[in-house]
Amino acid sequence: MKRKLTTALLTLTVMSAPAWATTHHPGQHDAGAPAQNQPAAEGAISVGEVRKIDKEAGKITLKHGELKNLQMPPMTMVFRVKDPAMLEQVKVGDKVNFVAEKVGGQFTVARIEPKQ
Ligand SMILES: [Cu+2]
Repeated sequence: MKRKLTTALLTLTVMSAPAWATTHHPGQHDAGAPAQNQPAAEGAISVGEVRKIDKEAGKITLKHGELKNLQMPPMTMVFRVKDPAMLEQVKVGDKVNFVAEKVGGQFTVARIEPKQ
């Protein structure tokens, strides 16, 4: 009985997390918003620098800052990309803003764009 309840709760937690995330729309922020120091409110947009691009494998190596949404400290690591076409938008050496997610246990870049 107790075991079943725990499982149900776990399932609920797992299922509700992504749903919650998709209700956020970071793109709707005004350019004039003064909250530049608090991207953590959204938590999804991270900064990094492109170290390596592997178009065949659909992978990108990023030296990234803290990933607040994934509780990850700054480091250099390899990400998958959601769409290989994203790798055309950036080049090695670019400073980028990106959104990292954990998809199927793998760290995946959902969005990426060069920093202006
Ligand atoms: Cu990392």
